[in-house]
Amino acid sequence: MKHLFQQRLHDLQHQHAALVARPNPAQPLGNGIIERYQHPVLTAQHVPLAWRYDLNPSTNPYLMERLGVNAAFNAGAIRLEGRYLLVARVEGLDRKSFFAVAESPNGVDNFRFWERPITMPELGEPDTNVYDMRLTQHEDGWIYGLFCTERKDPAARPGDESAAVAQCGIARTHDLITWERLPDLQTASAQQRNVVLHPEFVQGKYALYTRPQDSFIEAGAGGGIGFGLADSMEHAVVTHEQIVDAKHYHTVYEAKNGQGPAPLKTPFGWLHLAHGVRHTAAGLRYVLYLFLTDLHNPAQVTHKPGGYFLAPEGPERIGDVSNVLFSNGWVLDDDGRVCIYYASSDTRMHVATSTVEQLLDYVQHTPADEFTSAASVRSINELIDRNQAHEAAQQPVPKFASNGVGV
Ligand code: M1P
Repeated sequence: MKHLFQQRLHDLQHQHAALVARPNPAQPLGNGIIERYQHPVLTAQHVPLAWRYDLNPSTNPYLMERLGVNAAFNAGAIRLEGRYLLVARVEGLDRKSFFAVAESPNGVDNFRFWERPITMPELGEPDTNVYDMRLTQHEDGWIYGLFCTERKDPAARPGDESAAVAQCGIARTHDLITWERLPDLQTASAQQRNVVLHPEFVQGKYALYTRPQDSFIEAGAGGGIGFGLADSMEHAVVTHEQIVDAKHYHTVYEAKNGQGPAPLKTPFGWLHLAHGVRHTAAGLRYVLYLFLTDLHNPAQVTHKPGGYFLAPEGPERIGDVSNVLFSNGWVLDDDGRVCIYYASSDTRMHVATSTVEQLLDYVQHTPADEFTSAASVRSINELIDRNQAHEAAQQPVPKFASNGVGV
């Protein structure tokens, strides 16, 4: 028995070490906007064995998994002292999510979880579930983590064990190890999810992207990516939410949308990554899109390409909640590389890379959605016209002799 335990432990350790150290090559010939990679960067199997198994043969002779992990997804991201850090949503078999940091030296592979998950302080009214942290390195000197805190709806009908209330939890840190929990965000909306802190003060105040919603799942009459100002993060109150990017009929964000990570500052404006949700016969479909807002007024959209720039492909389409891409983390390197961390189907994390230059080119030069089929065909015809004119301009000009005969 002891021999079997040791053999099994050896095999598990070997398998885990190989997974974590696996190189992650870029896939050939992307779309010119981003590069995808061969493997997910973080999965439930990346979670350390010591979090899941009792490694003592006398208390766990079969070397059973005692506290299994269901998924590792929807990670916030930050680069600190040259290290790429993901704050992942790790979900146990018991459906409770918690936060845990995984670190990579290069941003695309070798992500290893730190020794322990994050111990997030609780407030008076404990969270039932916490998830989807957005990290913002604010100019006030703190790193803020804004996340969804979910509790049972006190107004739920007797017998309804699903009705929940989502609000924005707030915590801050300098090292991602020790966190100071601050009171939840207060807004006039019934519920909030996908709330993100802007990295700079706006009009001398903290600026927040919100997602007002009427109920737990449906954005309802609320919805859209909102924007509001708060005097303080220690008691954050947004009294007025202005909609920056609304839901729109027959688009990839017709049902709801939400700000992804904090926007990136570029010379041409703030670059935003968001998710859009549409209805299909097979359920909701989540895709990712980009837009740009004014450098001096981040609530003013200046450019927004039509449609999505990243949607579930191949195995990404399948998981606990299929047909979902969701992103709440990206990292901008000093040389302009952007690592976009996205989760597929509420199950695992991936990376796509690009550059600020490419993303700006995409956002500034891709036609906007004009909301009808006829307008889409017009855009395609305009592109074909330009391509034909370009091709004609490339043809060698025929030379003629003085008698007018081609030579
Ligand atoms: O299941 C897909 C996503 O659903 C929610 O996002 P939203 O509020 O925009 O619908 C979140 O629960 C998110 O975690 C999840 O990935």
